[in-house]
Amino acid sequence: MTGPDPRTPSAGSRARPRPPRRLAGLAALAGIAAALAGLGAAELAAALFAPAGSPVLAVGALVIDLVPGWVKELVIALFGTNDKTVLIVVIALGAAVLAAAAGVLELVRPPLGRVLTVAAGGLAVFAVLSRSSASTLDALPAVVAMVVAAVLLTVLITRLRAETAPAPAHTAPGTAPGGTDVDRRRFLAYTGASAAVGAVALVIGQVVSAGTRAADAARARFTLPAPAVTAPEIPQAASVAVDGISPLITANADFYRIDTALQVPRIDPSTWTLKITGMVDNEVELSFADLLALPLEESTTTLMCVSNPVGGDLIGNATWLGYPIRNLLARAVPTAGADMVLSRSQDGWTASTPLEVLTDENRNAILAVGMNGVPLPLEHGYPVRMVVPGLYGYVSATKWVVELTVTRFDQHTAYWTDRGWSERGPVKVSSRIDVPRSGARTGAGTVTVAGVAWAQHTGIRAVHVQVDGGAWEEATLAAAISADTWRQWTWSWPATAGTHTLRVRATDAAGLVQTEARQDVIPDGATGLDEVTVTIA
Ligand SMILES: Nc1nc2c(c(=O)[nH]1)N[C@H]1C(S)=C(S)[C@@H](COP(=O)(O)O)O[C@H]1N2
Ligand SMILES: [Mo]
Repeated sequence: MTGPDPRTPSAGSRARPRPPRRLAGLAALAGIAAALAGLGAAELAAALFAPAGSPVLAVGALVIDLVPGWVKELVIALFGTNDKTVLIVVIALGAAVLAAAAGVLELVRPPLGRVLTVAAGGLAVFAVLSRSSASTLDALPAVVAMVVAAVLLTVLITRLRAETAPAPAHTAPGTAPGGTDVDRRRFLAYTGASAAVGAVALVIGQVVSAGTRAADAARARFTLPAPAVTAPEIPQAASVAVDGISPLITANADFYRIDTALQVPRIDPSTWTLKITGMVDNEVELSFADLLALPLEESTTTLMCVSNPVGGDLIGNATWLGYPIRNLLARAVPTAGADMVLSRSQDGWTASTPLEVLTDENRNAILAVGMNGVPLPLEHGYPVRMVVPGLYGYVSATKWVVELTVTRFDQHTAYWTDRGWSERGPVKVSSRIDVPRSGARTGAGTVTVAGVAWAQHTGIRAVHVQVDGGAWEEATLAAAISADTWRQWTWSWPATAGTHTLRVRATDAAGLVQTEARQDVIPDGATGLDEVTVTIA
């Protein structure tokens, strides 16, 4: 021994021996490895589940918001368009310094290292959630980073501290003083493994999110081609001016979203193709450019979910831009006996649509690329989805569609069919009261009752309203856009004091009256009448 044994507590020192200085460098290394593992896990989680949740990017955004203008200008002057890279490098260096400090603190003053780690994680959570578009899920990656880093830090520093434990009485020749070679090797192995796993996760996360960014950027650059056939003009008289009624055209941001995708598929349109295969004479393959070069048609179609309960809001109406699927099927030439098209999305979801619906001259089944004048939003199927008037979404409206297999109902089943839903899903005639809202209180006098009614592809002939189980009164229908869209209606109610229940009932253009028999959404759509209870003062 050359110097005083650092493990020997000096007089007056506390029970915990002071770790030797030479371990500080290793502790710093452990801190950095733990942080790297945490960040790697976080970037991977962000890429997979919460594209807006990257802690590094969120902290970057926070820094951009907080630094004074002159700093930004200086950085841009010095680094030009590399300013973002510089920012990331600065954040990475800052994180490394913090992580090293956490390692050393955890060694000499536990649990201060963990406290620092949790504080840094908290800052990242704050940075993520302070962005205007953030959802709670976006905080997940930062929390993952915090937990992984704190746990690893504890494990690694505990290993390291084993080295400061009193040496066994008989140390083998060549062992380091304090602890053993085995301890040291274990510590280095754990530290190296943490850092390596973190680095690999980081790289995978980056690769995955690069695909995401490519899809976002491509969508941002993409301008829809002009329609060869524009949608029939929507008559002014199709919209009634009643406060609280659902708008005739649903804004994309308000359009309901239903799918099984935990993360929205992000497809780079330059790599997108549609294959038409199965029972066809000619297999067809189409690129996005091929599709856009075709004469695209606009059409307004109401889409709804089979899971929409009576009175529910899983329904929306949009003007779509797309190309008739029947023309593509005509190129493929389905063979005799085929009666179904199984459409498949990029993420493996499937829908079974009757072939005769898709080939029908009079039904506007399309491959859509545009929604209300803009490219399909990512969550509504960018770059290409199906829209088929008259069928529930689960048997027709495949988003992110990449393949159409012409087949038979007795040969293939689809995603929801396999889970107890009907193999066919024509939309049922239905109606909804939008105003007054259930539970509303208003004064006596004439109350405007209004809502929407739909029987896609058949059309609405009449809507009736009933008060407290009395006579069915005929409502006034707004003008129709077409048989494929919902229709607004109003009824002037001479309301008297008391609590009343209003019910609505639609009749389709074929004369079918909406049934009041209640049926659950499974297996092929809910039935029954929507009702609201209103108190008149
Ligand atoms: N790829 C894919 N497409 C899908 C689904 C899905 O889960 N995955 N859900 C379908 C269902 S059940 C409905 S109701 C509609 C909803 O379309 P929207 O989210 O654009 O409103 O999409 C259909 N297309
Ligand atoms: Mo659905």
